[in-house]
Amino acid sequence: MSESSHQLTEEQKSFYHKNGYLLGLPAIFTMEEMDKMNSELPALLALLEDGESTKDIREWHETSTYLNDICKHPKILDLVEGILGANFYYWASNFFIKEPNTVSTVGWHQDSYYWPMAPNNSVTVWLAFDDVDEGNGGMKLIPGSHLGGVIKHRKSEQTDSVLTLELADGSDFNADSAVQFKLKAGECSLHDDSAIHGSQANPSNRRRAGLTIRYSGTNVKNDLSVNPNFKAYLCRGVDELKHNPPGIDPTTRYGRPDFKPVSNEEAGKG
Ligand SMILES: O=C(O)CCC(=O)C(=O)O
Repeated sequence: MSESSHQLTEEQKSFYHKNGYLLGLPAIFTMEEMDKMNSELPALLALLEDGESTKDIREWHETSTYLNDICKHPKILDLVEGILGANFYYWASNFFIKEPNTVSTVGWHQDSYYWPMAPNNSVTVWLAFDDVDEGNGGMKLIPGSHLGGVIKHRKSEQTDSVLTLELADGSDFNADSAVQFKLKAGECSLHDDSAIHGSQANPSNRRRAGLTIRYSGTNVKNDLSVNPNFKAYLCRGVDELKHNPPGIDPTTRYGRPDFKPVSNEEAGKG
């Protein structure tokens, strides 16, 4: 059997487990494929309603083959399998889009604080729709911070933050040690659900768009009393544990679900 170019090496796996992230991965999509995906994005954005923004695009993969096809792309799944092993599903997709010359930031946080899921065994794929670097507000992450457990968060004082929670005062981490993520359009990074990360504003004249996709081992169970519409889309292997309701693949190219997902914070548990 020939090895896929997207299967992780043992060195990459141990780097991820030690540092909580992975960069320098082979591209998922060519420039031509990214151009096509970017040309389709307006059709999805057109479904946003008055008063909504791109951050309201949450779990639209359930009704959009445009997104479901990306989330189940075999090259992405090969990368994720290297971290989560043979049996895993995906359950979330969100855009983080910073238009040129905009002030919105993402405060330092750990994803697992937001999610009513246990145990912590989830990986985020951040797929770049644009070239992303420090100049346009690319993500930063504190290496090794996923090993220190989940830290208390508080309401964010940064009114420009896309997320409303951030790490509480006195949290023991050193922002100076953060690694700057740099990606070309069509490339992706991986990060652990407990790694501390965030991003600055985009003062440049370039857009900074990324799609985050969340993958979890089949041992991870969502608490339906917090997030009742949760659906697990099996990506690889078998789901013998059946902890979560299975998702049904969409049939329309672009659509929005008729529910909103609920995080711990939105349920008043943050
Ligand atoms: O795109 C960003 O700047 C932050 C993304 C993020 O917080 C995440 O992927 O969990």
